[in-house]
Amino acid sequence: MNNHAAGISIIAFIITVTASMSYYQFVYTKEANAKPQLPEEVLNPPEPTKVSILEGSALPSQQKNFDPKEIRGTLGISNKIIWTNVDTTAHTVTSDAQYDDQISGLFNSVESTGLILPQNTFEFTFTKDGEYPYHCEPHPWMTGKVIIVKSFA
Ligand SMILES: [Cu+2]
Repeated sequence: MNNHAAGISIIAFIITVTASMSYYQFVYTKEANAKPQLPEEVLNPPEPTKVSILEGSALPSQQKNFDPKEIRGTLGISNKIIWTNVDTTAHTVTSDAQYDDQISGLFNSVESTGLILPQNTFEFTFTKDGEYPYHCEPHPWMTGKVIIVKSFA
C-alpha cells in the first residue's frame, strides 16, 4: 500500500467513525428524550384498581355511581385504574382538570374509548402521584376521585 492509498483509507475510516458516532448520538438521544424513563412496574402495574359504574348512575337521585367514589392507588403497584360499567346507560370518565399524563395522555375516556358502553371497561394508568378528580360528561352529578400515592417500599 503506498502513502496515498493509506492516507485515503485513514480519512475514510475517520469519516465512517464520525458518521456512526453522530448517528448513534442522534438516534439514542432522541429516543432517550422522547419519553421519561419510568420503572416497568409504573408503566404496567401488577395489581389494577377497580371501580364500578353502578346501575342507575344516570339518575341524579342515585347517590352511588362511581363505586368507590374515591379510590387510592400506589405507584408501581396499583396505579392502573379499571372502570367497569355495570349500568345500562353509557358513561364517561373525564378529568375535571384535563389532566394530561406524560405516558397515558389525556385522562378522559372520550379521547380513547368514547362512551363507555354498558358492560364495557375503561382503563387508565396514572404515572405520577397526585389527586385526580373526574366526572361523567353526560351526567355531571357523577363525580369521583383517584388518588395516586408514591410507593415507599
Ligand atoms: Cu354518566
